[in-house]
Amino acid sequence: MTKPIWSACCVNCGALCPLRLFVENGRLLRVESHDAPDSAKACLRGRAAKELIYSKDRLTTPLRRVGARGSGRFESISWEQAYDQLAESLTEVVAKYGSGAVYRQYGSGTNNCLLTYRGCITRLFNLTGGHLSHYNSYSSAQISVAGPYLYGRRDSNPAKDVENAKLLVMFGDNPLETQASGGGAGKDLLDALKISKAKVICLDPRYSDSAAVMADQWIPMRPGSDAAMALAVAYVLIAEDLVDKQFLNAYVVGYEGMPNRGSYKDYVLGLKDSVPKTPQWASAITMCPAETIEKLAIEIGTTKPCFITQGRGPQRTAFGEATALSIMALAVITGNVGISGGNTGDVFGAWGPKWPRFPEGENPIKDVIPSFSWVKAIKDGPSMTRLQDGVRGAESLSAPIKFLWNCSSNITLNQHSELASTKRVLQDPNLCRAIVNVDARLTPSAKIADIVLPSVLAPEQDEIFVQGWGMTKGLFLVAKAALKPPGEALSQYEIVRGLARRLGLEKEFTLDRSHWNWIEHLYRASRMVVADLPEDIQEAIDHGPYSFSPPARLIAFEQFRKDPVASPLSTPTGKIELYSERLERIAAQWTLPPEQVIAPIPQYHPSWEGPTSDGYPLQLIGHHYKGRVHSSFADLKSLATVAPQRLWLNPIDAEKRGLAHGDLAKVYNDRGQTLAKVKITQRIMPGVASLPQGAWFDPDSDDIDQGGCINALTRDFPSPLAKGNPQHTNRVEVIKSDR
Ligand SMILES: Nc1nc2c(c(=O)[nH]1)N[C@H]1C(S)=C(S)[C@@H](COP(=O)(O)OP(=O)(O)OC[C@H]3O[C@@H](n4cnc5c(=O)[nH]c(N)nc54)[C@H](O)[C@@H]3O)O[C@H]1N2
Ligand SMILES: Nc1nc2c(c(=O)[nH]1)N[C@H]1C(S)=C(S)[C@@H](COP(=O)(O)OP(=O)(O)OC[C@H]3O[C@@H](n4cnc5c(=O)[nH]c(N)nc54)[C@H](O)[C@@H]3O)O[C@H]1N2
Ligand code: SF4
Ligand SMILES: [Mo]
Repeated sequence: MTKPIWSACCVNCGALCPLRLFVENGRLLRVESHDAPDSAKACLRGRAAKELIYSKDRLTTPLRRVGARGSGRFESISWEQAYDQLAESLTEVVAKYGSGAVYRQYGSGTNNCLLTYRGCITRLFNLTGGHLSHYNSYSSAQISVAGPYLYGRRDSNPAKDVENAKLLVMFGDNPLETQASGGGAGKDLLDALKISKAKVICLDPRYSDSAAVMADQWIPMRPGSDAAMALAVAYVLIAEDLVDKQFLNAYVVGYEGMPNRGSYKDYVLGLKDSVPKTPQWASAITMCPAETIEKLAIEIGTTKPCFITQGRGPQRTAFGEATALSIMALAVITGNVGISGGNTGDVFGAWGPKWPRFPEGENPIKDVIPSFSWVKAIKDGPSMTRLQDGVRGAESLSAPIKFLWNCSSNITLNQHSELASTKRVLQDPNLCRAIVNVDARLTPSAKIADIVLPSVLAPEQDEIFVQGWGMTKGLFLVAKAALKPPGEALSQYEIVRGLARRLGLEKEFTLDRSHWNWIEHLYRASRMVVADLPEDIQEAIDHGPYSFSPPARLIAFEQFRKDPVASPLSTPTGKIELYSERLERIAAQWTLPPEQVIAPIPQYHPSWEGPTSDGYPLQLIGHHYKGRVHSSFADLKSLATVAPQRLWLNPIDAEKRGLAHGDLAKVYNDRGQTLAKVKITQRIMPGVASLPQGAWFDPDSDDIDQGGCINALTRDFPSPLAKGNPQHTNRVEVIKSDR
């Protein structure tokens, strides 16, 4: 029998699953998962590696656009021709607009690789004078920026700690679908629940796979209404005297006693705005009965420890920052922070060491934009400022984006928002002068590019793979290429090295190391992180995956809880700040559009396309789906068969529209139109539809997307504080399609 070769599935689902490839005569025969009992296990996506690798749609040569941008017409060219054109346009852009006009798109397809990583092109850009960089992710911008105003930094207990909880309350979290590997929250949670038998309550507009498997109670609630729900829970806790006063006195500022400004408690009771945040008040926003909210509050207030957590869904909304903070505030007022079995209200904690990466070098350009704001930076970069657009490192941008490089990314014309208008911006050659795409297939973002460069996939390269961000145990795997790449496809390192050579910067880029020498170098550096890696890299390759555990028990803010004076938080007061003076200052200084608010305490703000706003009748979200990781795997038939793209719609909404299960429907709003078959199900509440995010955008000549891509409908309008993507905030109408 052939001996399997180790490789990995490296896409960005939060995990990294080792794969065992059975290869004979250079051909992949089959793919198996790791078989050790406690290791990450590949899901159906990782196991589809064979279909992915041998897809007839693999890119095999560099392509040059011959039609208009987005026409999809390309010709094959040689690598040398590609480098000529790239070197020429990069040099031209830098000469004319400066290095601040050069941008590498956000992209997550190879995040778990130490070498094949965005660092390659970033290093070259830095050698040519620098580039405009970005902060934030599309994953968790709102919660990541907001959380530290409350706690100084983000931290949370791991799912494993649910072992010690009596009650688990999950706002918009679906780990059995989004953390599916067996190496993160999904599996840990199932194991922990077997031990603690904690009651599980899921608050989600959908009866998600996680709710279906583990919830004792599903509380359906409208998207964008979590802050109202949390505040009403707080109202009941205050009214019933169920808040933890001792905890509030010792560890928290801003809960009460701020006569001039108004505390959290004042706001909840409506002392300043005359709107008590009662369950009746919240019921009209969440569409959840007041009695259910009351019962939930009593249950939270009388069960200790209570583990309150949220997914990233609730925060990927118009007021995601306030949403995230409002949920966290419940953990604070009930005194569940800093103890085992409790939590901070943040996403389940993960753990991992800091890995060495291919060195990016120093970026001489200090301008930084939020990762969601690149379209505006193309349209009108120099108008973007610190106080209005969240520019960092400068008061305003020095240049518009003129050179756009995409690698392992399908953000540009799939995962970003408002794609019809985004496409129009990209189609204008006077705005962005050059668009480059590096990928293994002709994705929608590749189709709008001027030059497309064929990349190898993970099993075709020598690589060091490390655990994903959602994993709770360390994982390390060094692997040799198991397969020959198709055609002329190259690794990202080789692609960038070629361009560096053309620019006369090869030596500076490579530091005289080959691809393999860099793997050896990164391996040596990794030995500083993982103690038991052997000196001989070949031994590590033969060994396969290394797995290791966190050094200590991980309870968020445990030291602070034990001694808040000796171990203060890194907030200005050293305490948990339910009232943030920093946010108060930002609210006074920043320029916000009329639809937006920043408040110093966790509040509910009605959002522009929220539960109670006018306009199109249905709220639309796009859950992360088991058939894909974002847009990766979207074009594989086997996965589309078991997990087809469907618009979730409640029978009440379907009946009103004369839609039957399986009908083709048009989903539309003022920003766009898309077609999808409907799944009629009581697993989604009335008034809400969900179109799983990540399907490939495929607009026809009338800009009607044939692909069922939710980003045809989402709005390109950043959230107030983080300037993050509000992609679960949408209103739409759905009708039967006549096609
Ligand atoms: N409406 C809506 N939009 C969203 C979201 C949402 O919830 N709703 N979620 C957002 C989130 S959280 C994120 S993180 C982003 C993700 O957006 P992206 O980071 O763009 O992620 P993917 O769509 O998976 O695209 C990754 C690309 O990497 C390529 N790739 C995969 N494996 C390899 C490899 O081995 N080598 C190379 N060279 N390429 C490879 C794939 O072909 C794919 O084109 O999307 C965001 N967009
Ligand atoms: N299979 C699969 N797994 C993935 C990914 C993938 O694309 N596919 N992507 C990975 C990445 S990069 C990320 S960032 C994570 C994303 O993980 P999340 O952001 O947590 O995933 P979502 O599906 O957007 O949202 C989680 C749940 O929140 C619900 N929800 C949406 N809006 C709201 C709301 O306003 N309030 C409440 N209470 N619930 C709401 C959704 O119905 C869903 O069940 O997943 C990772 N894992
Ligand atoms: S998609 Fe995620 S869970 Fe599935 S095999 Fe790949 S890394 Fe593992
Ligand atoms: Mo993400």
